[in-house]
Order: sequence, then C-alpha cells, then structure tokens
Amino acid sequence: MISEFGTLPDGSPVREVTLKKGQLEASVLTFGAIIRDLKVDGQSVVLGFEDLQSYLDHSPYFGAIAGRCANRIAEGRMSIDGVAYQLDRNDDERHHLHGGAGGFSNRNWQLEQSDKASVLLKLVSEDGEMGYPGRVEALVRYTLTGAGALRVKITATTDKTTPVNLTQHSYFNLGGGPDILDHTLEIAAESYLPADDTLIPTGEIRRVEWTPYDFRDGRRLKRRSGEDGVVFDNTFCLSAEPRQNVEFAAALEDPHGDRRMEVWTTEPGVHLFDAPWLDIPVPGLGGKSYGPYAGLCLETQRWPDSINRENFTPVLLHPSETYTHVTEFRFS
Ligand code: FUC
Repeated sequence: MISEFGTLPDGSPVREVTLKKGQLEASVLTFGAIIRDLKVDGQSVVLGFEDLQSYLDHSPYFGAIAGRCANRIAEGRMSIDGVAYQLDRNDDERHHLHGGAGGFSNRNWQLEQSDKASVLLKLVSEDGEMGYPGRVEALVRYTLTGAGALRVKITATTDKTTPVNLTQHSYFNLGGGPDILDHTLEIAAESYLPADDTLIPTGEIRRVEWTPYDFRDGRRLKRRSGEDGVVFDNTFCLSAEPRQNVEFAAALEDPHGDRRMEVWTTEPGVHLFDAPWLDIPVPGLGGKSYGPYAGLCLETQRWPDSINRENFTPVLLHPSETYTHVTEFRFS
C-alpha cells in the first residue's frame, strides 16, 4: 500500500509504502529510505516517528540508509589516486559523518517499484555532492521474506572511483520497554576497532577477549560493575572483506526471551551503537518517549574510515564494478 506521508520544505512529496508478509509489517518512507516502523506480530521493534516533521527536526538517523559513506571519515579528508578531497564536516564541524549533512539519509528517494512484500527505491548522488567524486546511482530493495525476515539489498554504481559504504541505521528495541539494557546481545566477532574520544578508529584491530566488547557467547547488554564507563559506539570485525553470501553477525533477544532477531550480512563489520545520549523531545511511535538507550543499532557496513586505513576493509567503488550489500534481520 502506498500513501502520502508529508511534504518536504522544497515541496516534494514523501511517500510511505507499507509491506506485509506473515507476522511482519514494515513501513518504508521515500525520505532517507527510512524504515519508519517494523512490526512483528503487531508490536513495533524499531524506533521511529508518526510524522515527517519529527524526522526533519529530531531524528538521529532513525531507520535510514546512511551514505555515501556511513560512519566517520577523519576530518572529512581522503585522497584517491593522489587527488585530495575535502568532504562535508558535519560531525561537530570536524569529521565527516554518515555522508554529510546532505547525505543519503536526508534525501527523498525515488519509488521505483513496489508490491505487497517488497519495495525498490533509487537515489542519484551527483558528482561532487558532499565533496565526493563521481555520480553514484544507488538502489535499495526491502523485502519481507516468507521466513520471517526483513531483507535489505543495496547496490550502487559510479562513473568515477569513489568510496561507497552504505548501512541500514535502524534502532531496535525488541521488548517495547523504555531501554535495551536488559536485552541479550551476541556478536560473532573476534575483534573490534577501538576509537579515540572523537569516535575515529585508532587503527588498531583489538581482540575482544577480556574486554567489555566480548559478545561472542551472548550476554546482557546491561553494564556489569566496572563496565559503567563503556559506551558502545564501535565497529566489530566480522571479516577482512565483504562476503559473497550472508553470514551470521549478531543476535538480539528481548529480556523475557520472547523475541529474537538475528542479523545476517555480507558486510565485513557491524557497528554497535547503544544510544546512551538519546533524549528525543517529541513522541515516537505510538506516543512512546525515547530516552537514553531506548534502542540500539547494529549497522552492517565496511569498517569506518577505511578510506584512510590500509589495514581496514576495501571501500573504493570503480566505474566497472557494482557495490552489493545484503543484510537480513531474521525474527523468531
Ligand atoms: C551512529 C553512531 C554515531 C552517531 C549516530 C547517530 O552511527 O556511530 O556516533 O552519533 O549513529
């Protein structure tokens, strides 16, 4: 079902596509390719808003596709084939974050095609946009599968070599409670990327064992004593390169063990952000208020700042290639 969701300041209409399959229902906006709501058996498992204005004024990338490069690029600087580029510095006017102020999450995507259980959205990002070289065409397809999953497939092509790193930025809360601290989290990563106090990876790839970043056996997210200072805003390393097929990355369970979500992906990293500072001044879905830790993000992607790190993941897309990213959120 397609409906009007609102009008952007430039007059363009934002449309909403509602998908249904089995026990899943998803609402997708053309603006930001946002997953506005995702319901499992009638209960919302993501954070979102009921109106467009709240997205424009208050959304910390709720449900959006972040890009052209998700996460941070240090000082917004990069060079390709010896040519230096300065990208938009929208993160405290210092770093480049989620593709810049006019990144993919802030654009109204074109609705290409939709049916009962899937929708295809397209975005063209012009040469020079946010400082990036090359005209990029990106496609996102959201599909509700018969097996109880939301499948996200993202592809992109370019006419000049440019970094591309797209991610789905939903905030999950499976229990419907005020925060996710009691959720159980498992992440299939042997190592993670420590970051400096401006959240730029230091370059080190550190083993998770004996650190608060060891989620390999699954454990409650809630801080144990001694872990109180840990803020999760780090990338976990799943592989050195993107994989051909989706593989298990993470699992999240609500405190009562009623609901489980598994994340499967082709991407080599999953960025955990537990939103400790969330304090949204307007109501969210169903009138909910979103405070600290109201939801957590498991953003599958290439490792942040890869463009500036030889020991990180490949992130450059060349004109002859197609960027392909598949992530599945499987519910049971
Ligand atoms: C995540 C984090 C960032 C951020 C943003 C809203 O991706 O990595 O630190 O503030 O979301």
